[in-house]
Amino acid sequence: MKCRKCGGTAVLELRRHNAAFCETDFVEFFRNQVREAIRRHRMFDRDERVLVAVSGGKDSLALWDVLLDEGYRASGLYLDLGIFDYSVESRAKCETFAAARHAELLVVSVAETVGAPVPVIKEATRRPPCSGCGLSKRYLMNRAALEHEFPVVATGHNLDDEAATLFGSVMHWQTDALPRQSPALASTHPKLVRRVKPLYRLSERETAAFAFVRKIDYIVEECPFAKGATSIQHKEILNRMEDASPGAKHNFLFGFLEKARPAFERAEAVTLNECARCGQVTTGTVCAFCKLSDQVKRAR
Ligand code: Q46
Ligand code: ZN
Repeated sequence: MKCRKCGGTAVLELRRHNAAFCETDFVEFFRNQVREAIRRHRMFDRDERVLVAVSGGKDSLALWDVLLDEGYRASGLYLDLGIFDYSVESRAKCETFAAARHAELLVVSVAETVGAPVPVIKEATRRPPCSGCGLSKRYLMNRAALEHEFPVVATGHNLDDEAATLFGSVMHWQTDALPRQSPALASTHPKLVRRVKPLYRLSERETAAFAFVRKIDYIVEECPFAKGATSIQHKEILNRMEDASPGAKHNFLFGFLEKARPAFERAEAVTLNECARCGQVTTGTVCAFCKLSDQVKRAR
């Protein structure tokens, strides 16, 4: 197998691109895909500070690595979910990475802001752990960005993540979720920062290979609550389709973004208010995060 760029020995074959690359040219291919994502969706400019939500996993650390090497002023945000050893180890990976790259890392604790860590929130609400966790993450990312004056938050969602989310939404025809599925979400309120996903053009296998080649030390274990999640089942289904027909995931996601998504965008925009309690954005009077922390406090 020969590298498409230099003709040297290839280390990785990318069937959906009908190409193979040596280590050096793969890294360049990877960075080019990130550059293309940023350019195409006008994610951020050179002079803007970017807050990268890092979990300690391969995707978010790979993203931070690329943005730093590209010369962006990218700081990390680690949300400490308080999920046993998983959180302890993943936080350590982020701290080590930040120290090695002399990059700023902000840490926000869910236990301190909500009143309890994710496993206790799960008990208090009697709902699946990912429900309180996901809500808290979205809220805290936005709040941290506003407090520290970042206009944009970047997350490490890759092609597999995005295709699996789309698959889940389509399976249940969640038409409300479809317009929000985008590599770049604009700010629709002064208190809502932009959210972007610069890795949406790269597969999970590609980010794993990039992290390996770049010697990024990341946490390999998944969150213990991820087991049995429907998103993982959806990824497995899509992987089987990809094996049978390389490019299937790419076509599914990109076809949606180009051809179908505009049809689901609602004509009338949702009205956003400021939460009466915390001042963050909500569609009601009190935001879901404030309601969640009330519920947690009552239960304790
Ligand atoms: S939502 Fe659920 Fe994740 Fe939170 S509880 Fe773990 S698996 S970390 S991406
Ligand atoms: Zn609130």
